[in-house]
Amino acid sequence: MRKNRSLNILFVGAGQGGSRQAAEFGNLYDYVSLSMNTAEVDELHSQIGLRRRLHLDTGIDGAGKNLQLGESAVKKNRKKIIDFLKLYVTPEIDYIIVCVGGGGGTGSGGLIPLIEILKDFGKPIGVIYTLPLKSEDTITHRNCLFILKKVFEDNEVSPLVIVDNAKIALKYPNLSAMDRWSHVNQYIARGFHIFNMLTSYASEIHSLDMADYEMILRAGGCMALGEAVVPRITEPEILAEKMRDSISSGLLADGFDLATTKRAGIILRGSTKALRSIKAADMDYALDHIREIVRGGTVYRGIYPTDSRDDELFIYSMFGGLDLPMKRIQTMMESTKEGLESLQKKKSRDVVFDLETNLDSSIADEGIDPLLKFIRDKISGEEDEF
Ligand SMILES: Nc1nc2c(ncn2[C@@H]2O[C@H](COP(=O)(O)OP(=O)(O)OP(=O)(O)O)[C@@H](O)[C@H]2O)c(=O)[nH]1
Ligand SMILES: [Mg+2]
Repeated sequence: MRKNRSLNILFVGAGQGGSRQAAEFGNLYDYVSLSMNTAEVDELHSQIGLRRRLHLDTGIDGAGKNLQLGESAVKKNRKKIIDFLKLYVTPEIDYIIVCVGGGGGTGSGGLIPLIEILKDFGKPIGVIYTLPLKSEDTITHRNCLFILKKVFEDNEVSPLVIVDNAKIALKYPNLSAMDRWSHVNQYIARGFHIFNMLTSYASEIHSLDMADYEMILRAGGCMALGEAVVPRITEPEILAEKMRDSISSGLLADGFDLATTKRAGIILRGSTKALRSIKAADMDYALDHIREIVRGGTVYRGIYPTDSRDDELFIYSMFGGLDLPMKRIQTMMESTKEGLESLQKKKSRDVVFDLETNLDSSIADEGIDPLLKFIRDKISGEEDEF
């Protein structure tokens, strides 16, 4: 018997950030979460129990933002990883979601070979991948972009949920350094879990059911997730506009063209009182507006009343089958290119060594310019943005 959820999801964290994200799904919502890391030092603070953690030996403690080290850590430990996963990828598991902090050596470098290993277990695979803070260094940004493109190109990965740490940091500027990651990780876990939970309930108004939910997860491409409070407004145009604004500001990443959405889920949740205050026709008008935004994409909707006494109305959204968030990626590319040029100008032996060894062979073949071209081509073919 499932407990308040549509799908039994196994969360696999790779690297430190990825493991912390996976841990939060276990802490808050009792999912089974696993951790794989190259750094024993990170494990001292792990919130995942010893039996659910796997140490990947690199010969040094960690992968030092080196993609190659992360990649070889997974490849060298392949058998150990398979034996470990066999303990948890049981027949009851419906879905596997890999969590990774984009830009590090272990999580990002190990992600592609880890996905290959997971494919043999025959379960659908999704990824939650974060984009770095603006303040983070060039190598982190560069690593993040290279691996993002590779995961996006793997058609068997769905959804590829993109979470922008930079956007969340801007939204909560007063968080202490101590609390930031746990706050961000809780935000991600909540945004993702709420759909899995609500779709297991029947709503007396309108249910977004388990089959709808799975269709959204399996839409391919990227996924944007969001949650927001909708201000209480009674005029239909303003309600529609506010709902649209809330969705946009509540997304965990920006820069998507929502017109590329293949399947979206929109859930409204609020007290009976709050829901009663909105006329059905106004709600239809607002939801119709969302249908226009996704330009022909399917919109699954759910309306769930709660017993709460307050007046707040929450809107949760999931846009699946999206193209990469090109506007955001372009900004990242430009600053990364600038940073790499400065690094190269320094011509210090250390830096040259770092740049060379930090690229895996296929990445080195591609170089930075083809990636820029890929992004430009994508952007030039883009339509209006949401
Ligand atoms: N959302 C979120 N992002 C994180 C967290 N920790 C780190 N990050 C992001 O993830 C990126 C990669 O960092 P890590 O996860 O520490 O890297 P790693 O995979 O362990 O790789 P190495 O340390 O290089 O071996 C960072 O640059 C941050 O942007 C976290 O707890 N939550
Ligand atoms: Mg690390």
